[in-house]
Amino acid sequence: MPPAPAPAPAMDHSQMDHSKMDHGGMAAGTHMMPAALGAFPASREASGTSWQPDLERHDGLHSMAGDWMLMGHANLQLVYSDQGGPRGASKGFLAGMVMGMAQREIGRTRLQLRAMLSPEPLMGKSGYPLLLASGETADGVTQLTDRQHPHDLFMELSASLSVPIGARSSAFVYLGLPGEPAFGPPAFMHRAAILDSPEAPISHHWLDSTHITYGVATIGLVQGNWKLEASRFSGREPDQFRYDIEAPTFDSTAARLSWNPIPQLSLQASWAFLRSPEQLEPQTDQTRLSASALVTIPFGTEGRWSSTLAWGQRRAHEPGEDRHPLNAGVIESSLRFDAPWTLFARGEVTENDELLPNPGDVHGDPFTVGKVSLGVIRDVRFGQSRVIGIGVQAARSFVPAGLDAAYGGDRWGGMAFVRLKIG
Ligand SMILES: [Cu+2]
Repeated sequence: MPPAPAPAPAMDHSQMDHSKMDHGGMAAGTHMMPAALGAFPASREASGTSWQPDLERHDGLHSMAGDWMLMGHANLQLVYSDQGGPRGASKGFLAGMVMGMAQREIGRTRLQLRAMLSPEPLMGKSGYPLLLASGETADGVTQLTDRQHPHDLFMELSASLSVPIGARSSAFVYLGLPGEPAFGPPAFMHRAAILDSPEAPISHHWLDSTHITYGVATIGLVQGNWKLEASRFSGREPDQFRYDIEAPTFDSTAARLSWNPIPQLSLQASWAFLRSPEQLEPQTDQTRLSASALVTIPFGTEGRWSSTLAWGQRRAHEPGEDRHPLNAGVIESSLRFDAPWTLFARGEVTENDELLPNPGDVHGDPFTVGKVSLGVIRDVRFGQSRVIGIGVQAARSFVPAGLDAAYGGDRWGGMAFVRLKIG
């Protein structure tokens, strides 16, 4: 592994070199747009208001329109999933996202608007087969188990304002309908270590399922390499109607402390209390905790070795009774070479009480289950900013004896996919 390049210097807005910007045209680049929330490298910003290592790659097509800086990015995947065993199934579907950002200064205030759309409602309300995944509902009556729910058409419609309050400090406000509250690591489709995988993590509802929340208001303070933020948000997960915008309730709270001690590393710890998150169990509230470390080691010209180590815990509060806490652990890593190969891998363990529910209940006994997956993508580049990749991925699911009858023992699942990346 070659030595990492020197850390990117923290930029303040006045140092931004706009001369490289192709006015009116589109250019692929990294540091064309300043950070939305403060005086630090834009590459630090990930989904919602979350952080990743400063040395992470920041893709996108950039251009100017008057005083506005614009950025666009798309990652669309046509996937065929085949999951083995009695609870498995196979299906072809379209996943991914299209994102647009606009940013400008108004006096000393920086305004950023962000919109993110997903093609996933097209896959149908029951989502796609994915062994050991659970959460949300297809029809408002039954829980989706061993299937990943489709994401909503509107994944994010947000605005943020930040004001400098010192040389390296700022205060910010972020509003989203939908948006992502201050909880967990960046959402998996934006998490550098695994964003190339078409497979959702089975730890989604521990760590990052709040990434689409209908109503988020976050305030935060940035001081150098630290960020402290708190959100009021709507606790309820998205319902089975994936094309609408749901009414916000702002009945839940989250807080997160983030720290990028060196340019290769991003750490966070967060807490959330969710009021009635599950549609099928409206009387139940939930507390979640998470901690994560994201590591990025650059190599070559644009190559990155990116990894995630994360832990999440959720605890359900039923009227008069707290169920025991359920934990999830994740380790992810990807090697993105300059061209044309990408390798990615993930290992997960979750304690899940939704896989074998008691009659008339969403929950049953908790089981500790695991999954290990490995994938590879071969890319072909068209022009400066369009990439088509072909990939395959295989995953082994591990279940304890109590689930052997349901799953037929440990099982293989696999995916083949074609993806289009723009920007
Ligand atoms: Cu999700």
